[in-house]
Amino acid sequence: MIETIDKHRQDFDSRIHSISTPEPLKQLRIDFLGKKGCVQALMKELRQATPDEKRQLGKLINDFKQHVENLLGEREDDLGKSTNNQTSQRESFDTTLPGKKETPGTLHPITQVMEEIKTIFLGLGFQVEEGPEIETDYYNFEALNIPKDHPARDMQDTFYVDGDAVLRTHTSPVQIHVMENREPPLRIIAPGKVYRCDSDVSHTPMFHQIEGLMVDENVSFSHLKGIMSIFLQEVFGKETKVRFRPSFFPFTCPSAEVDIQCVICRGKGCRVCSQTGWVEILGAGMVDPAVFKCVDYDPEKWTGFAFGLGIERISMLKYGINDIRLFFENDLRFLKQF
Ligand code: 2U9
Repeated sequence: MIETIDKHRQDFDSRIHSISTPEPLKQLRIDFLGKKGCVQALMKELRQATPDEKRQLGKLINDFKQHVENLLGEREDDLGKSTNNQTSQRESFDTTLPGKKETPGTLHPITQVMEEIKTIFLGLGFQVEEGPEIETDYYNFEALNIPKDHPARDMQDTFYVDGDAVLRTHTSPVQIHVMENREPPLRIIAPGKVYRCDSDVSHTPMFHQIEGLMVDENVSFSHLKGIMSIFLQEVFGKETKVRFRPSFFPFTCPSAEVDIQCVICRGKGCRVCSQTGWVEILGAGMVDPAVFKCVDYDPEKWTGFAFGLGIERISMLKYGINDIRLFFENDLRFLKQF
């Protein structure tokens, strides 16, 4: 067997030195390292050898295999390089070809609308405040006048994390934290992600809110109406009509739902506004004295208004989008339009 290995080595050496193109080199690799090549044949033969012979012959076969792999590798590199050189000399550079276009990313439409709304409120003297997305039952519900048996705590609506912890269902806990740590006067907005167990064309389990809070002496419902009207006319255009309808929220009293004239049909009546000419855009109200008591603000001295809006809803109306899920599918054909 030692002689056979020697014979194969001589054969391999003489063949590899006579090769000058890639094709015969491929064949040489198959002949020596392929499944039916001579290295495999030697291995098969080795099975019949005694343990002592196996040790000695095994080493020789491995050395031979290594030798074949090294020389084949070197030769393949050499021939590859010279083939590439020949090709690149043959190819000429076509200066008339269009260049590769850079496609820089853009901000997500939700981020864009969020930034636009923040800028409007910064201009009205509000400060931006942020807080955690996992909250305790107290900050998400109790301090906002939402008692234990309130439907807003329903398992259908709230993601319960562990024991007392919930994924915040609104950004209102941020305002509670701020009030606990600061004395009035306050003018703050709280933007961020909120979570509710809900999913259809107009609801996703995570969405974005901006809530706002103004507390001072003598703050009235007129201030609320003025600030909301200015804000909505900044976002939807100076001519936008705004109306306030009585409503109920546990944390505000009196409360209102705020509508704007339908941005699609401009009040004429269409599918988006269910032929009413109006679309609901946000909720608001005067902060309930029970909330002030929780944060040790004297409700006899301080009054305030609060509001809350969903960024996705505003964006859908602003851009005429009919399915909220489009915002989260990351389809570039959709995102590139903003
Ligand atoms: C504090 C006191 C009061 C925030 C408010 C609403 C009305 C409201 C909804 C709009 C669409 C939530 O995103 S939505 O589903 N919000 O209608 N939010 S008043 O009131 C507060 C907040 C904090 C301390």
